[in-house]
Amino acid sequence: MKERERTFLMVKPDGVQRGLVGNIVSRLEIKGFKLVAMKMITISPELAARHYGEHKGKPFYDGLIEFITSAPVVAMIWEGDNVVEMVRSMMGATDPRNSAPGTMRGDLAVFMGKNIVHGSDSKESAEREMALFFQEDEICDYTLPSEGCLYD
Ligand code: IDP
Ligand code: MG
Repeated sequence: MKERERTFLMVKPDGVQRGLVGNIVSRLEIKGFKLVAMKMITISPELAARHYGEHKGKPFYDGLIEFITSAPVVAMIWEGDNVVEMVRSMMGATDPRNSAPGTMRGDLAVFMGKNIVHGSDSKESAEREMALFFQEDEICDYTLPSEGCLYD
């Protein structure tokens, strides 16, 4: 089976509480990406600090950590060619005021601090974030029957 790229995607507490998990999963499924890992967890302050380490010291950092640890999230790994870049484009800009209609944030969010999803911003971030949230044996290996219709 061909090795395809993987990315980490998380529905944040606001997305879970608003009942948007299914909508977000559905967008990625119908696009043609393959879901290979998924779990609901409440993020610990330690994990939050590691996940958002790049933002430490910024004015919004403390609020971000408080928010992301406040209630369960749904963490996922998605697979497909160019999935990192394409999921970022499907998420839309960080600030929903600038997220294009048709994107997750453009369609479903109105405020930067409650922008419903996190997605890895590079292949390096994807590797780091997948390892933070998942053990290797939690990532499933299976064939998507539609793959022949999706790729050459
Ligand atoms: P991203 O989620 O689009 O990758 P980042 O710049 O990595 O955006 O910021 C992480 C998260 O921190 C954002 O999704 C958003 O929820 C929050 N955030 C970023 N910048 C601000 C800000 O200026 N004010 C409040 N929250 C912010
Ligand atoms: Mg980011």
